[in-house]
Amino acid sequence: MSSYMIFSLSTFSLYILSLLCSSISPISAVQSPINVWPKPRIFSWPHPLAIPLSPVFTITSPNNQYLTPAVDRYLRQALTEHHRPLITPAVNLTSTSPLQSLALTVSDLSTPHQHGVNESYALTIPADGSSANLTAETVWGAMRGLETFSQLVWGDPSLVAAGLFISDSPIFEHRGVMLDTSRNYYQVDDLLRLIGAMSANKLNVFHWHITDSHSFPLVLPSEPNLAAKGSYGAEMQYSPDDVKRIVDFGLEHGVRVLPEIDMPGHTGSWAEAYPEIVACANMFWWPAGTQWPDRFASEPGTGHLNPLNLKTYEILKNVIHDTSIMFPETFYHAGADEIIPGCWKADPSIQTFLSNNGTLSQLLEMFVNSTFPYIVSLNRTVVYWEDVLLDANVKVNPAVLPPEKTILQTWNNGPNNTKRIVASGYRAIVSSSDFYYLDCGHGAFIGNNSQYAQQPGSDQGNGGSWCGPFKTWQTIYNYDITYGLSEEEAKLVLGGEVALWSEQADPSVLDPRIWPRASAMAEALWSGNRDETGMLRYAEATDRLNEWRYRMVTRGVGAEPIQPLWCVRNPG
Ligand code: CP6
Repeated sequence: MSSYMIFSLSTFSLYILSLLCSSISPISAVQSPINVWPKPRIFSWPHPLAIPLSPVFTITSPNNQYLTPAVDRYLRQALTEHHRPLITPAVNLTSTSPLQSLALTVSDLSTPHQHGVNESYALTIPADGSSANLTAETVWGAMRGLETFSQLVWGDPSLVAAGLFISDSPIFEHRGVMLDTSRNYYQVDDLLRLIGAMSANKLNVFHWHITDSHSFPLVLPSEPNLAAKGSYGAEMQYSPDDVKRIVDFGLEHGVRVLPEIDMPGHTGSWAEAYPEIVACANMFWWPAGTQWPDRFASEPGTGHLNPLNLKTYEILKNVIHDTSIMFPETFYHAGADEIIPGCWKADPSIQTFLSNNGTLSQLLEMFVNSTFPYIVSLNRTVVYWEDVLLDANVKVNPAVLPPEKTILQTWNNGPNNTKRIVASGYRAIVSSSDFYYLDCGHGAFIGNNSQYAQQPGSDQGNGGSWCGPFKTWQTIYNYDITYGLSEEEAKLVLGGEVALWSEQADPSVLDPRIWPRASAMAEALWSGNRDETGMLRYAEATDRLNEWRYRMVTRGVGAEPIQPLWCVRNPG
């Protein structure tokens, strides 16, 4: 207890964890923890030694379209960053012979960045000033190792940790951040800053929820009117050149860019160009008198593409085709979340279909059957939100979604939903909103709160983001995404994504909403959240995360603080 700050605000007990200073200072003084985030899987630094980094330090490496810019970047960073640690590492300066070089070798330079690619690396930094060695199977593993190296350099003049060996690889292959750029617009530079920070955290997938009911910012060459009419304005669009910049920047940082064009729900913005293919686009999202679940998403007119209109598929073919050209990523996210019965039911042609004994689930199945095979024909694996299989009201027969071509992303109900997905043989990406939703929360779906939400001044007016409990970094860190699964089932969990929906976020809050909480997931998915004895290690992680947060800030990422500076000044 002596190392804790004690608060007596029992009514705020939920918040106390996040206000505590680190609880491990006495140990850290002895063990000299390695200040790398996420923590490497295997490392040996028996004596905490450091040597100077030569001012003419160089990195030798093979040439590669994506690796070479990364090497140049990391070299510049090592020479110029001069990060000043909050807690000066308790190291001995062993040698005056500085580190002159890092030799990088990569066995396979041609493997593209794709799901499951080998990201392992091994790093040795001798204590005598002889060359450091970084070896990796792939370009993508090399980038992970370069990032680790960069975090082992600090001070002015720079020192580098020495007498050290690291062997590292991720536990989970899919480690992502989802950002919604439809509810509010983000400039290309904001997205690049996000991708850069993801790379520093060894996150490897930027899931870009590009379009939704509020705006359609993506300029598609075959369907230019979707953005021309459906975006917030000419200056709030992403051109094919913008996309290329983002995709290339991603690859130079080891981050795949996974596009999502949400459909058939969440398509109100498409009606600006094509009103005839969108059901209920002009209907207020939650018509008076309707009951939950007809109010599911909260939007200006949520809009659902009409599966009965053949024109829908003419346009979709162009949309999907153009998107697949712009995004080389082999995963394609096709949305399919939150079908609102009341939206489809508002359309006259759908009313006729339903009165002839058709069902809404058949409608969704018709939609999937008319789009899924085309996406697959473009050599894509299709990602859908879990609703397509698990929604209580509108879902498809699993037979139309072959598990080898389909991945389902959870969001709604936590671990039980993951179990239902993997028990049906599907691979899962976990984004449970109770843990991984950074925008705020969940409260929207707790029971039928329709009466409440229609009150003037209620959360209804905020455009759909009901702020549930804030997810602290500890909540995110401690979450076990394979909780309750058998070993076989757990193998189908590819990884996780934190998500930032943007009803109440835009560039002004992007960095602090995401960082350092996404860092918490990044470590849990890279090297786990438990120590050798199986204990949750968030207490040990606190000092490292605090340090890492300061380093992110000096690198230009506005990560929010997790502690008062007082804690560092008063350790123990
Ligand atoms: N938009 C879309 C959203 C949400 C989803 N899809 C959402 C639902 C509940 C919460 C937050 C966001 N705003 N297209 C769900 C996948 Cl709490």
